[in-house]
Amino acid sequence: MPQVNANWFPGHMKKALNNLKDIIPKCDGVINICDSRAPLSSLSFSLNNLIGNKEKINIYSKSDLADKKRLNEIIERNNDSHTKSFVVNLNLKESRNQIISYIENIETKKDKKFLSLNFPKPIKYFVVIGIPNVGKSTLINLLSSNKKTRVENKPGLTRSEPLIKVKDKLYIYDSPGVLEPNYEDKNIMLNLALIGSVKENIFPLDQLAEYLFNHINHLYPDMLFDKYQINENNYYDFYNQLALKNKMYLQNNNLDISRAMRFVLNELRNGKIGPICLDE
Ligand SMILES: Nc1nc2c(ncn2[C@@H]2O[C@H](COP(=O)(O)OP(=O)(O)O)[C@@H](O)[C@H]2O)c(=O)[nH]1
Ligand SMILES: [Mg+2]
Repeated sequence: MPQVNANWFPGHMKKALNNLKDIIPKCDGVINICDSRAPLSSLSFSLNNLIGNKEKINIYSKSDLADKKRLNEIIERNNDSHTKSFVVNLNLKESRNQIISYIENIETKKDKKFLSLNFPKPIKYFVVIGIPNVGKSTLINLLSSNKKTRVENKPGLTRSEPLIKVKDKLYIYDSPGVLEPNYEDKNIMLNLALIGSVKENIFPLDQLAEYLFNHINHLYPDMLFDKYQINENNYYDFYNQLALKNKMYLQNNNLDISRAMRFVLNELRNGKIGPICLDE
């Protein structure tokens, strides 16, 4: 995989992984977030050993930008019966109650033990994990009962209060639950670059734009044509035509193909081309 710089993986993520090794054993369950537009590429399996038989919840965020038909097929095919899945738009308030009421109603082994001893139900602790940009901070803000809680969008920061109160009997570790994407798999990394979960500049722009063109045409043969009305079979000709159509020129009056490439990348990422699911 010569084009990907394997050294990009930042030190704060390694630190986060070590924190999670301390936190997960203290929790009743784990909320694993991924992006609905790349439900396999963005879902992390790296902590499965540590999670063991704790409660598992998969949250597929950004459903508003996703092709739900393909997404649901993938979820159905891959989920085990011990994992609860939620397909959500984390920007909607409704998603909050849906998730909280599920967690509140889980009866863990600890709950059963306390109840059999006539003790009140114990507090449940959960931790949110996921690769960058999938919506961890958005979810924690959504679930937090304290409106003043500010979730920094910077992993690795030490905060005075590591636990966020959701309800009296439900807390979430506000840990930097940032996981490492599988950067040894080039197609996974290309999908993550398209949705913005890894820095897009780990690939040359030209390579990413070529992948976008070929992969979207493979998955959704009409999508790019419907949006841009350009009928080209070759990625370079496509971006060239787009630059021409949109009058994207460099100072020397040559077409600015790079600008056309960045333009399409941004439109795809912002859901302006259509709902997508990049995994199969
Ligand atoms: N459209 C959409 N955007 C979302 C959703 N969830 C999160 N985002 C956006 O995705 C970006 C990254 O979210 P953030 O919570 O910072 O991700 P983190 O890096 O995992 O903490 C932010 O711009 C959020 O507003 C969602 O369900 N739908
Ligand atoms: Mg964050």
